[in-house]
Amino acid sequence: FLSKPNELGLVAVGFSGGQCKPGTEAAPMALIESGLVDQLKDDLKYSIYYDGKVHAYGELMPDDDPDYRNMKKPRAVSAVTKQLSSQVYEHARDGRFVLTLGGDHSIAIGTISGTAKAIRERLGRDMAVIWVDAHADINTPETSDSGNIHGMPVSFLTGLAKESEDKPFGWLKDDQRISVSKLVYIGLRDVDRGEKKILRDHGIKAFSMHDVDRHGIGRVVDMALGWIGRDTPIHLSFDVDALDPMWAPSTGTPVRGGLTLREGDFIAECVHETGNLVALDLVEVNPSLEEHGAPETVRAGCSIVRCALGDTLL
Ligand code: NNH
Ligand code: MN
Ligand code: MN
Ligand code: MN
Repeated sequence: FLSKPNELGLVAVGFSGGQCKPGTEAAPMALIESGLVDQLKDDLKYSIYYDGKVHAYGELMPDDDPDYRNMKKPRAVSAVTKQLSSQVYEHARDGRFVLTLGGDHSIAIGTISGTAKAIRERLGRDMAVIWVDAHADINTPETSDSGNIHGMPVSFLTGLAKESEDKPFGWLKDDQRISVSKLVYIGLRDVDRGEKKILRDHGIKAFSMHDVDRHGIGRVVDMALGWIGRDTPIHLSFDVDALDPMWAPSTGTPVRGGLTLREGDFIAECVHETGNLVALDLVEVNPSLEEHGAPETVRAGCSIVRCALGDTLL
């Protein structure tokens, strides 16, 4: 009932401006060239709605983009995510599952705002977000040490960070936002001091690698889904750096002690099984880093996507 079960809107986002390392813009093509779209079509029987291009949004890039409120490339990231938001919105409004291939994680400002608005209009429901990542990405511009916007998307999406209409991210409106109570993290292990305070102050549900070690991935996923509650539409935002660098070395900020590929796939499988998944982001694959590990990282990304879209072991 949440989306047309076999229609999949695909958005390929070749954008890396939410952080400083070039390379993530090449990830969508690498994922597609390794056969992902064909597998979704031929093996999993999706009808794919795809405009056939990797969007670089060159026409939206400002000539001059000085830091603002400590953010790097604020106008570029704002313009790209605003455009992406309406691309994702249109797929979700038409009842399609939306798969977005990034790109760095700043693009989630676009994807989640797009699905949140469409789901509200179409189903009259607030959407939940499962954010699988080594990092919490909930810095406000003021708490961020790096100024990289890929470390801030959740603060804009939840309204913890706000901006006036005429400024970067001033386009984000309440009907595009999500509630901190409908946000759940899995995989955290590199959370900044300011972010820890935000998580604590707002009672945000978060399962770190400590929780995975203590309870096992099975119970962690059960608890995460239990927190969200039955019949709630879910947007899964999957940062490939949630996986241990053993499985996904080619990413901008690898952190040891992460999820195994099997644990990542398991999360994706369980979220699929709820029947409530409406959108998936796969972000932060960077084929130009740790080049010998790039094919492995791309394969890991493809595997996560296939699992979230219903591929099963048997
Ligand atoms: N927390 C750091 C920052 O704000 C690192 C974020 N890096 C990520 N996030 N890869 O997923 O810049
Ligand atoms: Mn991230
Ligand atoms: Mn991360
Ligand atoms: Mn299925």
